[in-house]
Amino acid sequence: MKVDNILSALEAKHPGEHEYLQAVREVLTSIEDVYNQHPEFEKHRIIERLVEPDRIFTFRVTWVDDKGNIQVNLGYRVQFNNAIGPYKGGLRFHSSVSLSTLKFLGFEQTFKNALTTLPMGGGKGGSDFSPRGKSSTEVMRFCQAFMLELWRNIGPDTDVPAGDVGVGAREVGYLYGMYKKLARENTGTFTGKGLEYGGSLVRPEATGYGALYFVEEMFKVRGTDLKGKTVAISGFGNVAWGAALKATELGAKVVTISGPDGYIFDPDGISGEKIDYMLELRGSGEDIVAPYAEKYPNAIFHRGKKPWMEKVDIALPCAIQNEMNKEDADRLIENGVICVAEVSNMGCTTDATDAFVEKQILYAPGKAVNAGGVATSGLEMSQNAMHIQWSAEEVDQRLHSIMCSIHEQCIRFGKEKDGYINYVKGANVAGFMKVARAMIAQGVI
Ligand code: 2IT
Repeated sequence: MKVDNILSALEAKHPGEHEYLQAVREVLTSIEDVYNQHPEFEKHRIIERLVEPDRIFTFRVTWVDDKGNIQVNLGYRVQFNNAIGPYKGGLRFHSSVSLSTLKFLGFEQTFKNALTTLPMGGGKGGSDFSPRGKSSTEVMRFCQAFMLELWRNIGPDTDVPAGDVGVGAREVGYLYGMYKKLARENTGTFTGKGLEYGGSLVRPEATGYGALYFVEEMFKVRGTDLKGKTVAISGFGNVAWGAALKATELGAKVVTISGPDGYIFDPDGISGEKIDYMLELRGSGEDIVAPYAEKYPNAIFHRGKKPWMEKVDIALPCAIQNEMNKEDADRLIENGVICVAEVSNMGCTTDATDAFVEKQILYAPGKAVNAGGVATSGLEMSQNAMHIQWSAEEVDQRLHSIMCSIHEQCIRFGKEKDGYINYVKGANVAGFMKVARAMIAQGVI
């Protein structure tokens, strides 16, 4: 395989899909050596098959806003790869969503889900609809209109959506409610559901908890732990919240969160009731995190800035793709950062990632670090299939052991001769090997 040849063919076929091409380039670059050691992969044209989604649904979503005006949005579901299980992955509702965004997310999801040890394939979907600033009835009408199109293409053993950016408990409720009405079955073709109707305990916390379990393992390799370490977190949503909870529990001090308006630096640490307060920031209009500094006067709000300016031991991007660039990476490194773990999907630009790896920082990519979210979705599917509900302890313990197993896979495939663990390579190769072998075993389909 020549990565450049495959990529230029892909660029010609999909011009302008920058995020998708970025995600593919990152994976292909790190699996190239292993790929070339296995002639059967080339013979079965695994790469050529793996980089294109199995299929994509795109549809128009028409709904009526509170003023009686008709609104038109775009809806998508990318069923990327089902070699190891039903398509599984979230829906993103955000004004920036394009097909390129969802193809990159679906591609990443395929490898991430392979790492979880559970039988799930990769998928992703969403819309350019943004719930921010909309009333709950508008969100409900949009979700219902979206599901009117999507429902025929999903099911408990074919494709199981969940939340992502802009799709939380409220949206999942409306989406799943409409799905059930149309499909006339109650098999849990959605994860992240409310606890009253088939959801799993610990799913809301799972992405953040899992990320911190993974970071704990990374520190163990260097013979240390999180106690007393300072942490910069970006974002303010569900993922940032879960990460702040667990980081604090493990003895670290979280000093930042951020929103589209800027970031908060709280020298006293964001802990206790301040973490609960994060949940209130979501509905608070244009300025998302700014009100934090009014409520807690020791905190400083930096408008329009990113938290990567701060000197911290650990940086956890928890917001959106490419939120950390080379300049941010260089500053963090200069300031002595020990560990950077991507919690958002592709949170770092390629040159930022390269900078961390080159400097041998403890650095791990989103598909390993944030896999606890979808892993716990997998546990929700198991509970639904068995018609039971596990205790929080049971789910948390399974989540913890899955994160340890992902970390082991990264070591197995990513340990370099000098002992440095290249988690990017480890995660990509481990995920790829599993999917590739499953594809070969199942023939040309
Ligand atoms: O990026 C992700 O892994 C998610 N948004 C969660 C997907 C899921 O199916 O729980």
